[in-house]
Amino acid sequence: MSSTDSITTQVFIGLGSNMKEPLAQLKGAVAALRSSPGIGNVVCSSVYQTTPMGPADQPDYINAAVQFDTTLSPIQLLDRTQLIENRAGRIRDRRWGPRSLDLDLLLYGQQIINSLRLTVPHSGIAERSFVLYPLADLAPCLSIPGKGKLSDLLDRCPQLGITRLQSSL
Ligand code: A4P
Ligand code: MG
Repeated sequence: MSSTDSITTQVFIGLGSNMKEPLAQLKGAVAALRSSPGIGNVVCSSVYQTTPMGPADQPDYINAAVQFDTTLSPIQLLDRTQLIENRAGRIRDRRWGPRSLDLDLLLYGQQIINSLRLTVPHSGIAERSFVLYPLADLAPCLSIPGKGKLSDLLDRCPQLGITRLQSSL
């Protein structure tokens, strides 16, 4: 990060892809985040292969999560992640349909945000194994505002349809 006197916030983002070389898509997204102004100290979770939530007629997903510090506001960060998605050729058609790259803002510090463009914590965070297991790699003692302890959420979320891969980001 270039600025030394701005307030930094710890952020977690979920990454998913099931099209156009998913692992390469996730690696590209991490590289783009690392080179973004206002983003620093990027740390990656393990990489997981996961069965699709939603329509079953689509390939398995590759999912992971990243943690970093940022001086960007939540909306600036959403603009940045959507730019990265669009550059990866993201086409938005079917809800929960296949995608080259999906970057979801999971947590922005301990803030709760409910605006037109942004719901934080992400609306699906508490029930999705493909979000909770990568998050636990990064911060097992995390508390999620309005949802409780990550460890309690994991206890209620079976490790079904999710396989940790040897690959790293
Ligand atoms: N938006 C609101 N809050 C957020 C947030 N916290 N992070 C708005 C990111 N975006 C947020 O998102 C639609 C709108 O949500 C954005 O314009 C933004 O203003 P999108 O990425 O265009 O569409 P989407 O991702 O298809 O919608 P949705 O309903 O958010 O889908 P999800 O929840 O992202 O789920 N199965 C497996 N195994 N692994 C996956 O990763 N992902 C999905 C998509 C479906 N099935 C999956 C996976
Ligand atoms: Mg999304």
